[in-house]
Amino acid sequence: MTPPSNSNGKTYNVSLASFVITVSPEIKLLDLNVGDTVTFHITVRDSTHGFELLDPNGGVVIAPEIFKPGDVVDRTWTVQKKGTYTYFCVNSSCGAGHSSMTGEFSIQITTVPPDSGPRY
Ligand SMILES: [Cu+2]
Repeated sequence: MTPPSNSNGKTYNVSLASFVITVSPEIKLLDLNVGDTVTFHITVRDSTHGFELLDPNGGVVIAPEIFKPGDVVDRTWTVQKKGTYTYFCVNSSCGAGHSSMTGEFSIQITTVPPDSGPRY
């Protein structure tokens, strides 16, 4: 089935753990559109981890912040461009596996004007 193309207000669970960042459910290419409001529900598991999200041009989407173990925080952002977003831990002393605490997801904007057909 085709996912809804104009969904709004999506929430994803983001787990910061030693030493992996997990986004659930996985953000797939067609899941988000420009203008969508996205909430990252961030849970910090077992150590002092941090988080930052960058847009496809390296612009800051979620500002770098370091959390305490057990913190549960929501960070909401609005989709402004297509491309590949990257996220990572910003506490370089969180442990030996710090460098693996990174990941990315891509968004392919498919917004089509109401009066026209598919663009591809
Ligand atoms: Cu780290």
